[in-house]
Amino acid sequence: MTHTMYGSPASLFTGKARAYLDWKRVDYREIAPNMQIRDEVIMPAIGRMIIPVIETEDGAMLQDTSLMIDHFEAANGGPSVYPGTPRQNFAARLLECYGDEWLVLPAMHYRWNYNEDWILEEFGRNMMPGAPRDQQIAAGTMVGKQFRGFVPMLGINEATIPGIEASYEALLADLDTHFSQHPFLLGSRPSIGDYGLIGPLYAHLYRDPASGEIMKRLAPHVAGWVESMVSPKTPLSGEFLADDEVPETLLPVLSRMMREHVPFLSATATLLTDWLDQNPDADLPRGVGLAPFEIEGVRGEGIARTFSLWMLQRALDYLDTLNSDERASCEALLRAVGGDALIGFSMPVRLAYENHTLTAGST
Ligand SMILES: N[C@@H](CCC(=O)N[C@@H](CS)C(=O)NCC(=O)O)C(=O)O
Repeated sequence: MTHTMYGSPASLFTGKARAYLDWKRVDYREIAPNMQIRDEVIMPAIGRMIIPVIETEDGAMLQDTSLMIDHFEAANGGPSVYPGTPRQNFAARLLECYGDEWLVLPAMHYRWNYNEDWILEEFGRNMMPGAPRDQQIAAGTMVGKQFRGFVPMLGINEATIPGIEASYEALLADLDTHFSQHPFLLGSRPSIGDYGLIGPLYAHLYRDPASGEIMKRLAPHVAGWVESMVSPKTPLSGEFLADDEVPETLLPVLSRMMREHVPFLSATATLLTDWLDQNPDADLPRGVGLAPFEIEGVRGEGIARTFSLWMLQRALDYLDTLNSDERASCEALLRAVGGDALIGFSMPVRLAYENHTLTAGST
């Protein structure tokens, strides 16, 4: 028996998990879910339709890519994608959060506003390989409707698109400079931060054809990094940079996160505080209203996602494991990139993700 990953070639988070599994040399097979797998495997195990899901060789069902990565880090041992030094480890966790939770904006924008016809057909091809093209398009269109619906909810619209594109192109330029000097974010070994970025930067922003053309034209080193992430030539190898160095070339990327994403996360935390006051006994919803954001001078608002706070909490929890010198060096990094808001950031509530559900504990 081997592990089974239910996932799809076009899925952002499947791309993240697959890149990691291949680097970690995990023995697995990948199956694209059809209706039967949805109804008989994923829904009963997870309680909702979501991918990727991994069924381990002993029958446990894993959902959420961060938990999958943590599972195999613990179960398989060997070289880790978590750097062993404080600044690198913290920076990598922050960038995982940024990739997973904020770069969905450019990912969804470019997919749905530049690749719509292609992706609808691609969804159909993945769901019904071998079926006639018109049936594939019809099936893909049905599934695609749900994802297309996320676009306005995220705050992607005529007014915000210029800011989203300006931000993405500037991010590509910064990453292009970085990857012209380093194979991965923190040296010659991919870190948890690389896996956060590869989700949006692979399926939507590299593999979707019109997006891929943009990335290859504007940022060939980023495209090269994507290729080495998704087809690792030397799994389980490489080193993080010496002396806990977070390279200068990553600082603009972290600054962008602090400028765009962190205020949105703070606003989400405020909305969650209010929501908890008003709904002390209710189950935590996926969204707690609309939070404002600003991206390259353009203002918008998007659904305030509780899950994003759980991802931030994972990074901030790491600080609590450090001694005071180590913590001070992480805080100095935060100050250097305009991340003062994360120093002493107060979560409205302790969040837990258990049995595939996000729950609120005590404050
Ligand atoms: N945090 C989750 C996110 C997974 C996720 O959003 N998957 C998408 C496909 S890439 C999905 O199935 N979305 C359905 C939904 O959110 O309703 C993870 O890391 O696994």
